[in-house]
Amino acid sequence: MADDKANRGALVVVEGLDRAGKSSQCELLYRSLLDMNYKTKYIRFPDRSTPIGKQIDSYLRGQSQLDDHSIHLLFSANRWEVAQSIHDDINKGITVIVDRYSFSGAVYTAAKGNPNLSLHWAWQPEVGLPRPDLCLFLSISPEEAAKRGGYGVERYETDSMQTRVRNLFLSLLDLPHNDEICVIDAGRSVAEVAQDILEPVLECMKNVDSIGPLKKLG
Ligand code: FDM
Ligand code: MG
Repeated sequence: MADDKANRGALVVVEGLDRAGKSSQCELLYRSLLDMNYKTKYIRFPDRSTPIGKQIDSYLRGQSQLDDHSIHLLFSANRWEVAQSIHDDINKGITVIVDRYSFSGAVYTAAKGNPNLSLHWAWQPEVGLPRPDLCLFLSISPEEAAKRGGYGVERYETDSMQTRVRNLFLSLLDLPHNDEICVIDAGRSVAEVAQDILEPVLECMKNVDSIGPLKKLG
């Protein structure tokens, strides 16, 4: 049950490969927390509703062309434009669930194979954004992903891109400072995965006050 003594909210990010079930799991998590009377919001990136988000949407659908650096910075700007409101919500005791965040931002750009766009370069615009208290990485094998059906029609939804994205995501998980990352085996039933997600989220929400104020990505 939710505790009325207002703890700050937790910033919970869900990342992972395409077809790992991120959006369905975010939705389930959101409903579970609401059912337990926690103040909760669910947001996703890209947020295609803002002017910047509309440019991103058009690019992803192949309706416009943009320089790789430009689109990268637009994805980041799309997070910066809500950074303050995330901060404010967390301070009001609202737990914010985020479907894709800075890891997707850095990894998809670096996966393009453009030698000027290293993972290091791609990370820099993320520095200073609200730092997730918990990052759930939904992991799925290429074989399991293939069983879940084909790709859509958007840019990046190709085998070669997805293989590079997968390898880059896995390399990020090994970094020593990423101890708030929790890897979830998403190749199981929806209910099993949901249960595995809920536990660390509740634990994180209980502990955020001892973590202190929301930190920044470094
Ligand atoms: N994507 C997503 C990026 O390239 N950079 C980002 O910062 C974010 C948040 O956009 F291919 C890519 C990942 C994916 C595409 O995402 C659209 P959704 O979750 O499929 O809408
Ligand atoms: Mg997609």
